[in-house]
Amino acid sequence: METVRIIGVPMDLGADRRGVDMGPSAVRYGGLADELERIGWTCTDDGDIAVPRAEQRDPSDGGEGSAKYLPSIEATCGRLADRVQAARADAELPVVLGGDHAVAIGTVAGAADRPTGLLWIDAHGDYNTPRTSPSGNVHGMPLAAILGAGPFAEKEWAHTPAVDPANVAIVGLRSLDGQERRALSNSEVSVYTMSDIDRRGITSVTREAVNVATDAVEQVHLSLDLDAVDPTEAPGVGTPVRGGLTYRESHAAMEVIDTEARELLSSVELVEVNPIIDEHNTTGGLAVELAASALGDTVL
Ligand SMILES: [Mn+2]
Repeated sequence: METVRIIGVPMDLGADRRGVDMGPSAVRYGGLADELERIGWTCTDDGDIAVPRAEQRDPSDGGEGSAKYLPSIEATCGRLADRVQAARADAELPVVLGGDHAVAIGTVAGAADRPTGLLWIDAHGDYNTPRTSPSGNVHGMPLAAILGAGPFAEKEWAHTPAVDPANVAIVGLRSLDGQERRALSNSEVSVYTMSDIDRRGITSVTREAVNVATDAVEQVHLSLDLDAVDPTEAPGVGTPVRGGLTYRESHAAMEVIDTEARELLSSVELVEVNPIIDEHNTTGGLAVELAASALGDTVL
């Protein structure tokens, strides 16, 4: 693929804090299209997907008890899946701009039309279900939803059987909820925590994650939650957690993905950028840099 298709999803229904709905603007303003064109891609921009405004919705409209705004999120993810599918049908690489991480359910539904691995770069496990989530925020659930964990097994719009949990790797993890920890430990998902990165180094860890995600699949999806990066470098994110990837580690991880998995990339997403609490669009700019690193740029 030589052409990237940017798709914005200004959705914050899955998050507690307002602001990530402005993520697509921040990343565009950070120069995503120019940067990708500079390194040789042609860029098209598909604009933003219509998202119901949170003010107009009752958070309990999910009827699921503890999955807020679930029907609105489902509708948004359905529209996103169609756009992702259309980009791929035109042989363009979809680059989805969140929005909160719940958009991943739509991206993966649209991209995973054949066996697909997931590289999930994140401070969190995103492996809660409506039964285990302490907050009911769906941005803490997308990985469980995609893999059909718990009540998500019944939800065809979310559960994507083309993704085998054995081909899912989380990198950068440092924050889990109690029941989520148990569920993730009992799953086949491979988890690489910040301690693993401290001990083994980001290059070795990312290589192993890429091996997991690409083993016997036809393609791989890169889901980059900017909260994986330490808040000193990425202050404008939905849910900041101290002790994250340094600036260089985050680039190094993307460079490994570029070298060892780019040919297999089906789709990329950049999520959880929150310009409201950012400092002069530092995080929006970093999202652009990291996307470029994963798609062929080199820092040095
Ligand atoms: Mn996440």
